Amino acid sequence: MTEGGQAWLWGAIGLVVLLGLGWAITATLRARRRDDGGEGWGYQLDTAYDAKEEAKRLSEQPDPPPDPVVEEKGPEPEQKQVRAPEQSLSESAVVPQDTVGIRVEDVEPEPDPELSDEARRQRFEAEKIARREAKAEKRRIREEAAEVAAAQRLDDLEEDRQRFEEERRQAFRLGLTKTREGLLGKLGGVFGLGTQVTEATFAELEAVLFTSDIGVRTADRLLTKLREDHAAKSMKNQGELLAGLRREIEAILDLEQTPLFSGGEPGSPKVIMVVGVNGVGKTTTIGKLAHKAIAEGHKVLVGAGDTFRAAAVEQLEVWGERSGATVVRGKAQADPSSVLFSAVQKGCEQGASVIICDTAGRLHTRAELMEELKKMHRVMGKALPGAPHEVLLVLDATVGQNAIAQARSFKEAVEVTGIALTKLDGTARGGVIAGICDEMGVAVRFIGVGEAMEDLRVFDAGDFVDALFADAEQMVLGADH
Ligand SMILES: Nc1nc2c(ncn2[C@@H]2O[C@H](COP(=O)(O)OP(=O)(O)OP(=O)(O)O)[C@@H](O)[C@H]2O)c(=O)[nH]1
Ligand SMILES: [Mg+2]
Repeated sequence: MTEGGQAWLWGAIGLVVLLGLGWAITATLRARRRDDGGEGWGYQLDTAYDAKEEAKRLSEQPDPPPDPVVEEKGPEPEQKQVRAPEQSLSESAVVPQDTVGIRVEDVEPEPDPELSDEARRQRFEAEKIARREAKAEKRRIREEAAEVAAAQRLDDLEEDRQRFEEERRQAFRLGLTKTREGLLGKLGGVFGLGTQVTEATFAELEAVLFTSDIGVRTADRLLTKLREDHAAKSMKNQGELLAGLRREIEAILDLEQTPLFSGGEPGSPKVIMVVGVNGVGKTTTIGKLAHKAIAEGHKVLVGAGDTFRAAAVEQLEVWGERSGATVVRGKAQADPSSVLFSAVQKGCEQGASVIICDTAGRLHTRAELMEELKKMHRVMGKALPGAPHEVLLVLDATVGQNAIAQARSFKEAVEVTGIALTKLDGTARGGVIAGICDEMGVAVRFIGVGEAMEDLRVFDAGDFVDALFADAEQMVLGADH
């Protein structure tokens, strides 16, 4: 063989070896890719991706965990309802596309498009109804809760009212302790005699009423009425007689009255003149009234019409400071009429809604002093036509029967429109109140049961007789059983 022939032979052999090596490497790579499931570096390099083989491989893998959206939203009805049907459908439509060949068994068979619309509409309607029902249920629960809360509030208010009423009654009883023990303590003795109403019962009752502070005339009227009732209906027992007495006294006390400050407003204030004999409690009552009026939202001005007694104006100023009322004063020994004239004028200018005018104490038997009172009354009317709108006579309950005489004189001088009966806390003579109302026909508007600012109570006939008769009724009940 020539040298050229040998070279060709070796070249051919080398080519064959190289081809063989190349085939062997390719076969090894393929085998390796199959072995590691296509995850290895060989998979990446393999450009000849066989789709059929891949699908087969994937179908052999276990199912992936269920779709979290579909599976986890199931138990929550609210969320299920708010999801639009389109969204649900698109979700189920997406799953098989993304997982071709993986979750074939999960995929619903492709529905008939017409049926699908109907199903979608029905589902939508069902969800709408469910949503509406859920809303209605929520509203019902809310309304029920509101009803329960309102009922509870009413109960609380009723409890507060009852507590307030009880405190008021207690305060009345406390203020009237002495009167109750006096007049009705004696009545308790009468009604303790036995249960039958006899002539002896009336004789006892007569003795008690005539010696009480009710006054002879009123006592006589009460007895006559009770005897008539007894004759007509023949009261069966002393309990009925006591109830009759209570009813008659309440009727005497229950005179018509309007709230003292009503109608008073800035520009058109309510002007109240306060009169009475010396030391009955006029200035103290004015301080308490100012406090009450301010608590009710009024702007209060007080006229210091007592220019006679030394320190009277200072006393009023102390009450003005305590209550928050403005005090208008004049010079010492000034004409009280001119002081009250300018007080009413100033009150109007300053927008007060209540003006209360103090006056010096005077004996009802002193004619010139009663004339001075009339002048003050007239002059106030010049400052504001119609003023004073109320004249409040202050009477001291401790003087008993004398209070009736005072009331008569003051009523003759000026038109008394109401009475404040003070110092009931310190006396057993509160029965006088019935005599005053009966003889004067003037309503008791307030009762004073102490020296403090709060110790002035609006008079209520029902409360008064309740407080007065509480013990006597207990005694009769005890005697009847
Ligand atoms: N216990 C008790 N004391 C009262 C009551 N009202 C007034 N007082 C007292 O009675 C005394 C006289 O009260 P004043 O308000 O000064 O009487 P007044 O009528 O203005 O007296 P003069 O201006 O001098 O006529 C004072 O010590 C008051 O504290 C009351 O309801 N109960
Ligand atoms: Mg005074």
